[in-house]
Amino acid sequence: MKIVVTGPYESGKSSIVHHITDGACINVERNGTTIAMDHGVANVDGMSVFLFGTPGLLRFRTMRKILSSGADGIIFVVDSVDEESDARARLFFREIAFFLPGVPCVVAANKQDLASARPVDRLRESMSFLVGLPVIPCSAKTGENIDNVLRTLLYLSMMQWCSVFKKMAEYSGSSDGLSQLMDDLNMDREQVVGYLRRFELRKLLEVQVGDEEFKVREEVRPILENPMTLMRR
Ligand SMILES: Nc1nc2c(ncn2[C@@H]2O[C@H](COP(=O)(O)OP(=O)(O)OP(=O)(O)O)[C@@H](O)[C@H]2O)c(=O)[nH]1
Ligand SMILES: [Mg+2]
Repeated sequence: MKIVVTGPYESGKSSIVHHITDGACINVERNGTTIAMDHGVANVDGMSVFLFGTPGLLRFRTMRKILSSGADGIIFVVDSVDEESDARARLFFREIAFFLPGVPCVVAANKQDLASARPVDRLRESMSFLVGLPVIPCSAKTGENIDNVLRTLLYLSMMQWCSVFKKMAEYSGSSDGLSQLMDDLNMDREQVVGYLRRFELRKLLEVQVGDEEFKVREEVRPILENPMTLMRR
């Protein structure tokens, strides 16, 4: 799955990508400020998760647009300490809602290790635009709850696709898998091939070029069949 990590300047986006990927990530930065992106891949229960952290300076909007393209989920990072960051968070939130309408989003209320961190209800009061979204208190510094943020988001993202995933798991390895998907999902060939390519890119399955067959990766089969397994830990 492709996850974009966005939010205002200095809220901790790069630190979160760094923590999730165990440091195996790149950060294109200058003097500690991301100027292009963070990128890394994490493995969650055998599933590859491609993370893209965005720059937090307003002027890098084009970069955020490029990085957001095709994302399956959003980690929206806010600074639990700095009240002045809230107004910037509002601008970013409008931007991401424009780039990725309807895409699942979980809010990471970061820097909770600091004594001056505001609790979630105070953050909700100050940032009313967060209404209806899960807000999870966490710390990229200590790692507290970061796994929870990621798993909650993956669960929400995968639930959006669950009827498609169930069918993919069912017809995996079948010699006419593609036609069976077309029938069951009531879609034309182009649409189904589009889905297969999308999830092949995300390393959930493999498709043979020009073939009627696809295979889901065995290690991700339990998640495709039941995304709830992501939350049982
Ligand atoms: N105490 C504490 N500090 C944090 C935490 N997360 C990030 N920081 C600090 O906050 C500052 C900004 O962190 P970054 O991860 O670079 O934030 P960013 O959102 O990527 O910043 P930009 O890319 O410049 O927008 C750094 O000094 C981090 O060490 C946290 O959970 N707790
Ligand atoms: Mg950064």
